[in-house]
Amino acid sequence: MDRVVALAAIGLGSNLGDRHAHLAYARSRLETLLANLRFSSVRETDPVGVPGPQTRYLNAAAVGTTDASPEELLDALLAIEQERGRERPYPNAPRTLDLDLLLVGELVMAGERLVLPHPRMGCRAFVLEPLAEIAPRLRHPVTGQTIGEMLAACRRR
Ligand code: PH2
Ligand code: MG
Ligand code: MG
Repeated sequence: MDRVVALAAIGLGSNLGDRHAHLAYARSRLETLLANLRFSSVRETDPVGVPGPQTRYLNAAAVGTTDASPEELLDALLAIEQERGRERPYPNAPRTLDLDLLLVGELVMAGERLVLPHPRMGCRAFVLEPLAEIAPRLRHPVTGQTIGEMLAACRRR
């Protein structure tokens, strides 16, 4: 199949161990995975929807272009998480590094391993704020809203 180049958006999070080092490592790995990488500032955020008290998160976002398939991208992101010793003892457990594939171009899909756009990016400030910093005009392919519009709507709620 022909390969098409698409803009991929990734949400990054860490709240276990050396959080800054985990994000810096992810940034350097994403530089080799994606072309034209843009990386947001890193912000500290309160945990959202986690079971019980947890350390605050560091969150960031990245966008870059690639001709890799979404499945290849997912595998690459999971491999980078593994390189930082990511464990999954229970849902939303503290993590060294979480790399969520948010958008791959205009692609809309619901597979067993991967759903695009990411189903929980709609009104999560820790995702939308860093993403709006680097790609405010990027559009959600289902709603047609830009990331900037999504963030503004999320703030009004
Ligand atoms: N990730 C979650 C659940 N809750 N809260 C913040 N602040 N940042 C996250 O990255 C985060 C979260 C599930 O992946
Ligand atoms: Mg996540
Ligand atoms: Mg994840």
